[in-house]
Amino acid sequence: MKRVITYGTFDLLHIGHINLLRRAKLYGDYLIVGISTDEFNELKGKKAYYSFEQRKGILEAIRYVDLVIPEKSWEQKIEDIIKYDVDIFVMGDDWKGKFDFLKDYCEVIYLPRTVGISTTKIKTDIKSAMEL
Ligand code: C2G
Repeated sequence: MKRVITYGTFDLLHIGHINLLRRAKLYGDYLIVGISTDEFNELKGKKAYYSFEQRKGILEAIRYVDLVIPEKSWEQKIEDIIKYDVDIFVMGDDWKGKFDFLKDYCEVIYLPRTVGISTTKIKTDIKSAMEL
C-alpha cells in the first residue's frame, strides 16, 4: 500500500486542483490531502471563499482522495508523513524545491501546474465579467 500526501487550500475547486490530485493518486494507492484551515490560510496570506468545512467536504467527494486532514501549520508535514506512514509527498511545481527537506522522510515529487487556471484568475474573470 503506497501512501501519497499533498497539501493545499483548494478554494473554488478547479481543473488544476483535480489534475494535481489525479496525478498524485497515480503514484500510489491511498491519497491524503492536508487542507489548509482558515486560520492557516491567514498565515499564508490567503482568504478562501469557501470555509474550511466546505472545502473539506468538497475534497472528500473527489474519487482520488482517500483522507482529508487539516493543515494547521508549515511544521506539521514531517509529523504527518510519520503518523500516516507516507511514501510520497507531491506538490505542484510552483513549490519546487521548497519541500526538499522532506526527502529524508519520503519521496518528494513536484508536478507541473495546470496552465491558465487558478483561483485568483477565476475571481478576477468573474469580477471583470460583472463590470461589463
Ligand atoms: N495547482 C496546480 N495547477 C493550478 C493550480 C494549482 O497544479 N493551475 C496545484 C498547486 O500547485 C498545489 C495544489 O494545486 O499543489 C493546491 O493549490 P493551492 O490550493 O493554491 O495550494 P497552496 O495555497 O499553494 O498551498 O503547505 C502547502 C500549501 O498549503 C500549499
